[in-house]
Amino acid sequence: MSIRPPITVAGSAIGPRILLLLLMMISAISGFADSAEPLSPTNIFAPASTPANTIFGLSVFVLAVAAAIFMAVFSLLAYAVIRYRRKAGDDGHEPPQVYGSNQVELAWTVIPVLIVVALFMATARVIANVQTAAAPPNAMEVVAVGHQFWWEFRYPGLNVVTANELHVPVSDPAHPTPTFIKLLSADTDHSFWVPRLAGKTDLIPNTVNSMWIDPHEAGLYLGQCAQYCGTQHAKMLLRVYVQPREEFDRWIQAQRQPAHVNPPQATTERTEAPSDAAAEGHHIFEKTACINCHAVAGTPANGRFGPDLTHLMSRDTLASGAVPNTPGNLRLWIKDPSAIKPGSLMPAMGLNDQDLDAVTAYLETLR
Ligand code: HEC
Ligand SMILES: [Cu+2]
Repeated sequence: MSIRPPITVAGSAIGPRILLLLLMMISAISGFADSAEPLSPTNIFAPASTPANTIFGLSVFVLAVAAAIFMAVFSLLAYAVIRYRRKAGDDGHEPPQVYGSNQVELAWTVIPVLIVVALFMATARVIANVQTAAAPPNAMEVVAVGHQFWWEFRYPGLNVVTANELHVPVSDPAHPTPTFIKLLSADTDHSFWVPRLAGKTDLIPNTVNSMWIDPHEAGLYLGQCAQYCGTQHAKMLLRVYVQPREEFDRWIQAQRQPAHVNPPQATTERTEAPSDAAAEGHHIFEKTACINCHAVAGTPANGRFGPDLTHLMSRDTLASGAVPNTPGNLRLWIKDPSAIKPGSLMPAMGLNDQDLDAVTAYLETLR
């Protein structure tokens, strides 16, 4: 038989193609890392905080080692396939067999062991750097509690409780002011993952996990609950606002204030309807079950099953990043949470249109 097996042709074409793919991958990764504006706000190739950076460095190292092994094995394989393919005039005998070569066996035992040891040491170093049970020096502490399907954030000592949108100060690498996050869960397993700031860490009931971040640049960093925790896991989004120190301090100051019990008797231009509606809404809010699940500091509402609403209007989004915080969305949410987040644990309270308007007006005073 002298028909050339087609595999040879394909084999010699695949080599360069894979090489090209690999080069494209590497240039894409470095491109992502370099660009100031990453292609996606959850880009794992654009670290902006020390833990994310260290993990990124490790993954590039592991990728490089794996790529080198791949290239070596693939070229040897391609070489063997081409060089020793069946030729016209082969006598059909087996080639000489080699048994018990100490050199060969040592080589293929020792080299992989060395590679694994190198990967293990590099990984162990990164884990030790990234995981600390105690807060790093100078750190601000935040407690994050995972709930189905939203996030509670507490700033112990600062007397601030908020939800879904975490604010932290920017950390200048010369004078680091990291944020140490204790991770708890109120129900089931969740996972805190903001790819540009750090790796994933799970929030597990009856367990205290922790992580830290030190974002180097101000901005909004997006993330997501990365552990399936129920129907609305996909809409359990994370928003981390990294602010310059003064701006962060101002935010803390504002969050420490209790809610205005009644919108101040329309001191400026408005004296009519809106504040009446808000007062009526406040009344409805307090006589319906809303206050069993929601807290508004400075009022009788002190429920903890749902997000703290004291400064609801200071948030850009509703229901853990599900929709922008607009009056329309707010009204729709109160009317029927499942229209926005099917499976959400807030029930539709069956308010009529007028009450809905009033409650919306009240919530809009919670700045
Ligand atoms: C059984 C408990 C419960 C009751 C009663 C309840 N809520 Fe909720 N509420 C929740 C939960 C849980 C969430 C979070 C849902 C999510 O994001 O998955 C929520 C979310 C919200 C949000 C969005 C908060 C944010 O930070 O995005 C608003 C606003 C809200 N509720 C208002 C109300 C109003 C007004 C009432 C009364 C008419 C009410 N809730 C009654 C449990 C409740
Ligand atoms: Cu979750």
